[in-house]
Amino acid sequence: MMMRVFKAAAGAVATAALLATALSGAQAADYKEEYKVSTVVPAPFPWGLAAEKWVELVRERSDGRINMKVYPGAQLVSGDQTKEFSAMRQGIIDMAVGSTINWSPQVKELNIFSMPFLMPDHAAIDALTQGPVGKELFDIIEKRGVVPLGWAENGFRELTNSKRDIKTPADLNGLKIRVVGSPLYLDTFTALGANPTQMSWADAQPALATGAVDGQENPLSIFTVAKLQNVGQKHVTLWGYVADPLIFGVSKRVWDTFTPEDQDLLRKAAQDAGTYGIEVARKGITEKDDSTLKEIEGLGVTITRLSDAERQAFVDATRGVYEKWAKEIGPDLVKTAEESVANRKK
Ligand code: X2X
Repeated sequence: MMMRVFKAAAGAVATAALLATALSGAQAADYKEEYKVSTVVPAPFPWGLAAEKWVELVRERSDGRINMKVYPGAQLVSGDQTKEFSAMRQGIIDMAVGSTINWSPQVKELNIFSMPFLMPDHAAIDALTQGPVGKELFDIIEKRGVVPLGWAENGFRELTNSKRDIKTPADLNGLKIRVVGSPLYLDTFTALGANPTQMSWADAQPALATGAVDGQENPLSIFTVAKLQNVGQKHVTLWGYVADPLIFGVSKRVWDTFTPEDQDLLRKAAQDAGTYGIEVARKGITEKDDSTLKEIEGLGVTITRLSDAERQAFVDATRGVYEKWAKEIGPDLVKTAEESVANRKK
């Protein structure tokens, strides 16, 4: 009698196990052989490193079941980085580690990070991404068809050019400056008296090399890895006027095909990769560790550091742009951002 019960139970367990195998087999069959992850720049830029770390952690933690691959250069959208978000929501791109600037044409609230002189330091970036602003932005992004999982960082965007040291807005007068794909940048550089022109990162490098444009703005990690000193960029001004966080995102259509366990796995891996990416992005450009600045100066590049009063002149010159865009972005969100920055942990 006992034996029969045991056998029946064992049979049931075996059937359940078979069923589970069949089910996970079915799930695995639903999974793609490869998930394409879009970025603008590859490793060893901190951005590419963050994306590669995500891929690696997901591969390890899923025992190879989930296979992702980074496609840099915005190649999945033929280099047009401002189309990345649309392509993801349509499911043409599965995943991305994307810049808030490049997604801002579709998600106007993401322009908050491009508001001139809103964020004075790294703690201010964290106060936005880790506070109520970050939460609201993630809700908005999710409603638009992309599931955001975590933050990484491109970084504070510093000004570089081939002509002269820039210390005052007047020094920018008439300089042709390549800017990224949000109209807010056109407004900012126009207000400063420069002559801004919008183009993709792929087009920016030849434009700098030929002298079609005089300058550009990007984090110093982009400067060093892309060797911008070799395309005439001999003058750097540290003004930290905007900072560019990155977001790990998955197309909602693709997200819904993952089991809840794998969704957790993807999210946790993105957050861990983001922590790593932010650490790399901030390396060498802080008061404690300014090794990247030294490295750049060693290349024969002048680094101009602004005094508070000098910086204030740029703040004043762009104040009208700030006020105009506060209305576009949403005055409530901007107010929350200002409060988060004012109350940040330093
Ligand atoms: O195009 C740029 O300047 C870059 C690489 O920083 C971004 O994609 C926002």
